Amino acid sequence: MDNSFRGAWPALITPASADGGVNLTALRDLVDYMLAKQVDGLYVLGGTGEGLLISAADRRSVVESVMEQVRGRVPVIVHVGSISTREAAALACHSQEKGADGVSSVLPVYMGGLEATYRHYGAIAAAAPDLPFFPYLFGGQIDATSLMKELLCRIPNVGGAKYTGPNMYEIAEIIDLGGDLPADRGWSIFSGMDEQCIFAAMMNAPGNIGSTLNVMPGPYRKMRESYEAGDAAKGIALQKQANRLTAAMIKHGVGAALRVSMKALGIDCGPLRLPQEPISPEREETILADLEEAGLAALAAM
Ligand code: MN9
Repeated sequence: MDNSFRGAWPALITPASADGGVNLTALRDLVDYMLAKQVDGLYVLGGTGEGLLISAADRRSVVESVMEQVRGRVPVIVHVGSISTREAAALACHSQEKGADGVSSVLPVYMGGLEATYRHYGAIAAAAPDLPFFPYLFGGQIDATSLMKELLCRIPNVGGAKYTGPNMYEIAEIIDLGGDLPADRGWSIFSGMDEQCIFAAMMNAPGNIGSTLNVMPGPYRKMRESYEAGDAAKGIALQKQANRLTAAMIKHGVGAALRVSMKALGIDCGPLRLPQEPISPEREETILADLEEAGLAALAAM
C-alpha cells in the first residue's frame, strides 16, 4: 500500500469577508475551481491561507467547509500551526475528527530552539495520532535534515514535510530519509518554493505545495508529467514560463497578486487580512496589467 501523497497542491487562499472573517461561499467556490483544475490535493490555512491571521473558531469552520466541499475527492492537509502549542494541538484534533488527511505546522513561532520544537511538534502530532504529520520547514535557524531525522525517531506519525527553501541538496537528503522506512509507511516531501518545483521533482520530491498553484496549478502538473515521461527540457521550459508570472507576483507582493489574479479568474477572495496592506483600486489595475503581461491567462488555462 502506498500512503504517500503526490502531485500539485495549492496552498489554498482563505477568502475573507469585508470584516476580515471568512467568506465560506467563496471558499467553496474556490475549492470547486481547484477540483475542476484537477489539483492532486489541498493544503489549507497555511501562510497563503492566512491561517495564523484567522481566529481558531473560523479556522474550524474553514476545515469543516473544505472537507464537506471536497467529499473525499482529493486529500486535504490542514495547517494547524499557532503561536500556542495547546491551540495547535486542539486544531489538529479537530482536523482529524473532521476527516482531514494530514496536519502540518510551522516551526514554533515565538519560543524557538530544538527542544521546544520537539515538544511543540510532539504535542500537535499526538493530538491527531491517526493522521500523518508534516512539519512546515521554512525559516528559522535549523538544520532541517537533522531535525527530520530526530522527528522520525520521536514522532511515530511524522509523514514527511513541506520544505520551503531553495536548497535542493537538503531536500534530497530529507527525501532519502524515507528510504529506510517500512513500505506501508508514507513519506511525502513536498517542495514549497514554486520557482524550484522542477528541480525538486528531479530530486524525487513527489509533490509540491505553493501559493501560485491557486492561480496556475496546470503548469506544475505538466512540468512534473514531462519530467517523469523523460522530457526534462519541456519541464524546465514550463518552469521558466511559470516563473515569469511568479516573478511578477513577487514584485507586487504574492498575497496581493493572488487576490487580483483570482478575481480576474472569477473568484473574489475579498481583502487581504491585516496586517497586510490593503489593495487600492489603482494598485489592483497596475498589478493586473503586469500579471497579464507575464502570461496570466495562458498559464491559468493550462
Ligand atoms: O510555501 C510559499 N512560500 C511562502 C509556499 O509563503 C514562504 C511559496 O508558494 C511562495 O509564495 C512562492 C513564491 O515565492 O514560491
